[in-house]
Amino acid sequence: MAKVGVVLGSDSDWPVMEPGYKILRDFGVETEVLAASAHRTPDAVRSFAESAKEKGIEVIIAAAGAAAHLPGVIAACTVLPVVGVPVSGGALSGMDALFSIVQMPSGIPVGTMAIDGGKNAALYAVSILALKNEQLARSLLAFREAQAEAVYRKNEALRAKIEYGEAPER
Ligand code: RP5
Repeated sequence: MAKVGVVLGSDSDWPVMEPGYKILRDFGVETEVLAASAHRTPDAVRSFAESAKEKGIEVIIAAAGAAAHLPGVIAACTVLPVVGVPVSGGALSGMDALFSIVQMPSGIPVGTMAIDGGKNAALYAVSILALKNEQLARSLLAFREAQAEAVYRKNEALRAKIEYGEAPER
């Protein structure tokens, strides 16, 4: 089974990645989670990145805040696709992490998600895996259909409320 590595710069980043972890679990994707810092425990980060492929990991999601070098350092140590998630919090509300992750030097790419985009990182990882996994591709389509259905239902509920003169709830 396809496997995704989820690396957090700190255990404090877990609330951002937990929704993504749940997505991966719901899709039946095996996930290995590691909290390791590019600055505080660089040896653990390098060792994870260098051994990921032989452990069967096909995509790595790396979430970090502040001076977020984690995704870039991992990308430097492996040719697996790396998806970076800038984490908010701290004085600069995630802008620091976003710029740190997105502005990689040419030659070492990191696919950068939105600030706190843990859920989309998981969906992006699933779509990479789905390129050669038909079951995941079908599950992804089903997910999209269910999501669209939910929007249609909310639209109906909103229009009904407006029609009956009630302000829509936010
Ligand atoms: C970053 O610093 C981590 O990714 C985290 O977002 C932030 C704060 O880390 P802690 O001080 O909570 O461990 O490296």
